[in-house]
Amino acid sequence: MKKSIEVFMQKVKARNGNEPEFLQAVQEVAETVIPFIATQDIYKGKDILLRMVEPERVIMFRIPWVNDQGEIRVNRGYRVQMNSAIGPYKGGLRFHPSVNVSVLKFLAFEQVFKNSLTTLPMGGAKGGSDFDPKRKSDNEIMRFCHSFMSELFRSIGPNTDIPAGDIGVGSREIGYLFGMYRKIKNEFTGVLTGKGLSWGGSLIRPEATGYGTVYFAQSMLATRNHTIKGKDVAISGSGNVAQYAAEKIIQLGGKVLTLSDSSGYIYDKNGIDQEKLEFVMELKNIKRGRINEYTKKYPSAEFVKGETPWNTPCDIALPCATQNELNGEDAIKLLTNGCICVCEGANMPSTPEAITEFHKAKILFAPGKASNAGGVATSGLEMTQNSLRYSWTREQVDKKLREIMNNIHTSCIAYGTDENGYVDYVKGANIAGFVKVADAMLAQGIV
Ligand code: NDP
Ligand code: 2IT
Repeated sequence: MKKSIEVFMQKVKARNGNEPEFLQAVQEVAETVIPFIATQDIYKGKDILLRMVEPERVIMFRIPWVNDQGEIRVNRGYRVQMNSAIGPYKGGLRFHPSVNVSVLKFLAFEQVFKNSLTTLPMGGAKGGSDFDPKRKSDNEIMRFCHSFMSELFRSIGPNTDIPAGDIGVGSREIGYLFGMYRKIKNEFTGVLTGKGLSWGGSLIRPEATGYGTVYFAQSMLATRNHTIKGKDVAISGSGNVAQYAAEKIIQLGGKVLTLSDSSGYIYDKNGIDQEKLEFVMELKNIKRGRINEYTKKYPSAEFVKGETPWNTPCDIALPCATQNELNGEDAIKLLTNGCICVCEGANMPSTPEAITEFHKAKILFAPGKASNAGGVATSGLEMTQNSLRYSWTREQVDKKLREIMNNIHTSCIAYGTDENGYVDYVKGANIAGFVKVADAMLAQGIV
């Protein structure tokens, strides 16, 4: 079996040698899915995984814009349309200087499995730009988003490809992107999700990724008769996902000890309560400040510069910032300090070495493609509401989100439980996600 995986990875590396993040995501899937394929006659000799690692299309384009000083700036835009076997392409847009083809291909590849797990009819895609939104004025953000959409509009549409937010793209950016699409196409359609409530957005979409991550953690903890109540929780990031993961933990009686950004983390030994979280939300979403400002407002907290929060003793860790933010050494620190559950809010935040440590210690570990699927699932619910030209209540959407997260958990258990009863959620998520897409690809022939 090892040999088959190696042969497969050699082929993938030969074509994508300079794409480390993409190879990392593919390797993890190959290790779990290739042994499964070997047991299923229908997939044998069909090269389905080899077809799945090749994007259906990669679009790359120029984004010229003018800054507030009147200077011309040129960024690079992308959309990786990975797989549309089970539905139109769906996935977020990321604006961050680290964006390149490797990062977007890893994200689009993960998205294919994640979207399949939601059980909603959505294919996988990801896009974005190497644009850095930090220290840009609101007008600069608007001009950039308009320029981005004035090219991307050719490649998307409500039945073709429906982008949404990701790092650096929130409700403000979705607004500017939607405005330009509507103008150019002279159409008001559900071409983006994460829209504002008065123009086609869904209740609970802003909360969905963070809430869904915590719902998934609840389901995992329940298998060992644990709840969130009274647990110490370390969270990384302080953006959309981290904020609403923290909010749900607080609502369920857990104690949030940390939040972070790329400059370091804050540790509040008294716990970040709802009032303190509202300060963070205003600081990050409106003032667009840095997390260290928390300690000016709450001096009993400390700011640890340049570090991630994984040194903090905690029961539960929720990495909610970015890929590879939790490495093997961090995993050992968490385990030594008694952590029993790691549930990923971000995409691929744990390195392969970290995942090996979690599996060795047999703690509860959920990969992002399962545990953070609540965001895109609620995007799917936004698309349904747009098609119906109708809006569901907060309670209705939240109930559907809970059901979807529960179903994903059940699928992971179905495909990921080993002989000794330990649930390998990585294996479970990869195989459950693979089956639906593979079956659709088989049914549709070699296209
Ligand atoms: P935001 O832009 O709202 O927040 C990102 C947070 O992560 C910020 O605190 C940011 O800090 C930090 N961060 C970003 N890059 C780095 C880095 N290189 N090193 C350290 N910290 C970093 O993004 P989201 O909260 O939406 O996304 C967070 C993660 O969740 C991403 O992995 C994303 O792919 C994933 N995700 C998002 C979903 C969504 O619906 N939004 C859905 C599913 C997954 P700083 O401000 O300093 O950059
Ligand atoms: O990684 C993700 O799932 C997202 N950024 C959300 C994608 C979406 O289409 O809502």
